[in-house]
Amino acid sequence: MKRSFLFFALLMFSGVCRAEDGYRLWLRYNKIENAAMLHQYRSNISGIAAHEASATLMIAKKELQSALEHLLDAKIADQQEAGDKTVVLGTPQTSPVINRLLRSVNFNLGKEGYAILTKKNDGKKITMIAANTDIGVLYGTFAFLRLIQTFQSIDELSIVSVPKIQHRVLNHWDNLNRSVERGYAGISIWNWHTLPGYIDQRYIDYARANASIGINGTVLTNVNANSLVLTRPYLEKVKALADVFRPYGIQVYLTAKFNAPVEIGGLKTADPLNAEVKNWWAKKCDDIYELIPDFGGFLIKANSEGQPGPQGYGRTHADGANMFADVLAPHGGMVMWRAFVYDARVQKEEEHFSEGATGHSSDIAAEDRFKQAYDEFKPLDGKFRKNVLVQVKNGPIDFQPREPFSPLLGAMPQTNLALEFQLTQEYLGQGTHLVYEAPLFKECLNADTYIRGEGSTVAKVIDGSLQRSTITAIAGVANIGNDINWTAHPFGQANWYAFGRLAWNHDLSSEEIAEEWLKQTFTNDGQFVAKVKDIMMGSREAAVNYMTPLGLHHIMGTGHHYGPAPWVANAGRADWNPVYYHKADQTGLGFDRTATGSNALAQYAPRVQQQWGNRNTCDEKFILWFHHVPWNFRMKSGKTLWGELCDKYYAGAAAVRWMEQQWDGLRKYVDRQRFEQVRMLLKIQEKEAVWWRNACLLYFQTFSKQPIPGQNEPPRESLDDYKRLRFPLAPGINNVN
Ligand code: BDP
Repeated sequence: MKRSFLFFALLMFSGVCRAEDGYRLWLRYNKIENAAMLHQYRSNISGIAAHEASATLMIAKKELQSALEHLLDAKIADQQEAGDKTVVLGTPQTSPVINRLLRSVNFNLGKEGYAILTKKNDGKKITMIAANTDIGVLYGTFAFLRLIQTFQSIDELSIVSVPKIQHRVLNHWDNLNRSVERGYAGISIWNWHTLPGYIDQRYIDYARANASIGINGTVLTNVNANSLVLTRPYLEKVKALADVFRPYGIQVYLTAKFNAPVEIGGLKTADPLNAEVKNWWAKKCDDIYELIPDFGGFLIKANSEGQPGPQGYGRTHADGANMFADVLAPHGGMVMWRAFVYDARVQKEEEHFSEGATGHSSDIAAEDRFKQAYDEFKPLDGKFRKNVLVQVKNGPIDFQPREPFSPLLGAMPQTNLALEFQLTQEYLGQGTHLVYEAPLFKECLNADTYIRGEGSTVAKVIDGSLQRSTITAIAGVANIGNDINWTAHPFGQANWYAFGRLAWNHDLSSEEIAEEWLKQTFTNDGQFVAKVKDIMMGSREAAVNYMTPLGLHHIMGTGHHYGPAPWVANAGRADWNPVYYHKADQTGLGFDRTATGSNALAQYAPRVQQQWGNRNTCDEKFILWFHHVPWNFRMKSGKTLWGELCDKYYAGAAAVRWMEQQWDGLRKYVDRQRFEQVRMLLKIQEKEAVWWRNACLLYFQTFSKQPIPGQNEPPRESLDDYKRLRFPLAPGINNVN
């Protein structure tokens, strides 16, 4: 009796005092335990002066005050006047002090930028968080809190920050029934059933979290769209969300189903050049803007994977996009038209999403899927309206662990291009693998397209500094669900965070972002931060190695994309099959995309072609993307392709073991709940890494006919064992919307 009571008490104690469920994300504001830092902060801050002239300024003030009270464990006074140690928040319109002092900033803060400056005001030291707009003040407030949460000095501040990209948008692939396509963190956070009457606290916390990293737009619904969301009852629900998000600077967008005029409008056609169709959409926009005056616009997936589009009516993507652009323009809205298209001839979603479909793959995809988006969009360069963005995935195929940058990113100088990343880890271990994606984002952002000579990075294409874009945007497919910690894996939060930070400033390094995130999310302890940063920084390369090293791609299980299935050859169309992508045979491995093969390489600038066109000089991390390489080809290491492939797979799985060991040594730095979560997830990741490694090597071995080098632990299961695995209920594939 006594013992069980003790045990219970112990549990309670550890639960109450040590557990953290991750809900607070990187906005924890725990009391600062470091005496020196606490002293510094307290000696710089005693009160706040802010004129709460708008909802946004009220939010900024409240956030700052309550955060500081927690962090500094002190009462932070409300001050009318800027006295000594006051933090002054505001714009030139709301604060005379700021009005006077902001003039010294020789920098255009624009609509969203902010300045955080230490100043003397009437002989008193103040910290000023200033901007031209209220939302700029809110961004500055979060930046100031980030400094404190990461133990930066605030003694002499002189910070000016302006976002490089205008629209920093999350794309939710959330269905109206709350399932989430490729979602691994529970169901959708949008509770359509209880909206608009019930405002879940989650909506507010979601907005806060996004504002804290500068995300200023959200597409609420799946790109595989449901027209219902455009009907009045749903628009009222959307309005309720938009009202919550507005003071946080977040605009709401919806996905528009191309044939909505037929589905919900009673028209016979959705032809974008038909006057009635255009009127229908114009009226729809009027209705939307009446409810939501700052509605952002539409994200549209058309003529792709079963989605209807203009080609169904003999029109082009430009015809389709421009029709929407014209009806949105009077309201100031914009269109994000997706370039994720590939041959639209066979389109049965049941086949796409069913596992291990029977029958043989048809030869439908006569042309390399790699080339199709470029082939369809490049001829349309210059034909899109000013308020259209063509939204391009980072790579030519589909969010693989590693892809070369999409050739479209260097091929449409007269079109606004938006870049789309995937935060949800569809191809990166889904909800269970620790994969920090910032290095993947950076690899793409830093890639040189050579569109205007050397240094024409993707980042510069997207931020408009290279081509005169009328609008700039970047999108991240959200990894957020209703799990208590939002992202299922505690480290999934880092990908959301990194996306926001890079969208604001793509010059930040992955390391800097990891460090910031770790300090705010866990602890400032240097030992912990250094060790976990190493884990994070190596994690993406580890995943590439145990899944798809050397440029392999799309060899995961059909439909659900969970786990390896390089043997699949019977999916509904040729380019849904792993065998289509790896092309393993007796001679070698990889997809010849040079002139002797599909010649997809020709879609890149000559300098890029040079870089990847020759298998002897091609960067080996991309080699199997572009070359069919003989099994005994000598790699730079001196090993054969087969030997190198084995090494990479083994190195990937070994890296996960190393990650586990590192994490195990960090128990004392982390609350029990999150420590255990990560520990258990790393165990799953290790098992899955070994599964990937073994299944892929055993399969490729049937072609290479060579042994796995002896120093490696041999696979315990047989290839058939792996082939027999089925996952009919794997998450993320519910496409009923
Ligand atoms: C793929 C996903 C699919 C999405 C599609 C898209 O497998 O579920 O609908 O991309 O981006 O990655 O439209």
